[in-house]
Amino acid sequence: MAENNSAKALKKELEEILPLKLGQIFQTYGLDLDELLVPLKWKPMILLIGNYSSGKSTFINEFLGKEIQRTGQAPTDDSFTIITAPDEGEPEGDLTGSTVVNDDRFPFEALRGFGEKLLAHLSMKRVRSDVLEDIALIDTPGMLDSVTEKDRGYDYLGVIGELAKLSDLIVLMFDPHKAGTIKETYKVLRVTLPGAAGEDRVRFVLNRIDECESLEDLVRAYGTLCWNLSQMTGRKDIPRIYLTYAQIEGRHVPEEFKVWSKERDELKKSLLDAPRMRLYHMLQEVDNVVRELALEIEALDGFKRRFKKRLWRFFKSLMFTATAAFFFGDLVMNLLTGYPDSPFVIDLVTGKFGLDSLLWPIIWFLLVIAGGSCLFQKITFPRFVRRYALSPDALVVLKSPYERDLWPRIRARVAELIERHARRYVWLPHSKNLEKVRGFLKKDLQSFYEKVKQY
Ligand SMILES: Nc1nc2c(ncn2[C@@H]2O[C@H](COP(=O)(O)OP(=O)(O)OP(=O)(O)O)[C@@H](O)[C@H]2O)c(=O)[nH]1
Ligand SMILES: [Mg+2]
Repeated sequence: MAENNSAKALKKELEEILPLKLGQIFQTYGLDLDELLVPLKWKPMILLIGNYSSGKSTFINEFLGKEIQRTGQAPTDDSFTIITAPDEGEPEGDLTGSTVVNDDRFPFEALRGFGEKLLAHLSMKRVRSDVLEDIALIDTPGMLDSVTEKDRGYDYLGVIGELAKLSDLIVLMFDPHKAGTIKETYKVLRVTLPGAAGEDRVRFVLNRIDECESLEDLVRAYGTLCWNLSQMTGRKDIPRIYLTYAQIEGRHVPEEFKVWSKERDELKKSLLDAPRMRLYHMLQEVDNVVRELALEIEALDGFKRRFKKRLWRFFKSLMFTATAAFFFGDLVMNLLTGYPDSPFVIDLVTGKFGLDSLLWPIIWFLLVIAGGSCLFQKITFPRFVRRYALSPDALVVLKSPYERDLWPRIRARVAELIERHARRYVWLPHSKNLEKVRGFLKKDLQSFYEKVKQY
């Protein structure tokens, strides 16, 4: 597939350019570049969610042209099934939930935390199919109502959220009878997916429209759905809703509904776009992390600037004190102890000034410098560090709502870096690094976005 090849080439290019342009900087600021791309290293994924019996499994079977998933009226699936082709040289067949979450070829490690009960309801079906070479589909247990959700024995919505984070496309399937159950699912998606961009990943589908009694019935169902959606998304525009139905043997579809038969094909076609969506997904992920990095550098730069100011203030008073000690140190000593016989200023005034008059002033000067440095190292600097480690908010000016969203996520990391490595971070060339990072966002990343848009 030429299209997928160029998706792969672009992905490779991104994987090459990141370490080249930002590898060093990531390392400097304690971030792991590899970690950033790990969840995206596997195949593009399509997640299907929706209420029970909305036709998810039927749609998957139809999309793949094979009877892979069990279908039926009333809740049929109570498991999460990842469907994909086996790797080269591997046989078809099923993998259990615990194998799936423990195999580091797959990005499902985060599901381990949901407990044994989930693992018993998770599996991977490996089926040979051209389509599945490049993508994986995830069939999910249908949403029941929110009360029954709690009886599953694991955090169903939490799992959906985790899978949504990994997925490049999400099919949200309703049917005309039970559109209400979708509300909670959608809430999970909103918090999981990054900003408005995340919504591009969702395909809204009203399925089983052939079961509407009449066109009026359908219009009513569609209207209700639009209303519900606008309530949920908080957007003024209505996202595209695919109106679809499955061709079920022996079931008569009224003539007036047949105009919608092409919508099902369009939906299937849009799923083949998953590899390209994967690239968007990658870019968004990179975009987010690099912007976080930029804000982190900005905060550390703020720390450095404040440190320089503090140091300069300390230096000025130290110099003042050392100079005073130079001129008057031995005079005070003389007044207190009678020694040395002839203090430096007296020598100056009386004209008895000789090289040996400089001995005590120099000693005093150096003593104050040494004492001052000690004071700075042991008290002033640790106090300064503690202050900003406790309240790093003072270090950044959050210019946009986006930055205000980002900051709470990195605040703790900035505090930790300051607390643990302050001595290092006060000397690093942050503004130069920041310039590089911003240049990457503006030039390199933008050109990637353009390329993905074009192909
Ligand atoms: N009339 C009609 N029936 C459909 C359509 N799609 C699926 N069905 C039927 O609806 C029933 C449920 O379909 P499934 O594909 O099992 O639904 P599901 O969403 O996977 O359900 P769960 O796995 O229980 O969540 C099956 O009997 C299908 O034959 C459709 O578009 N029109
Ligand atoms: Mg099913």
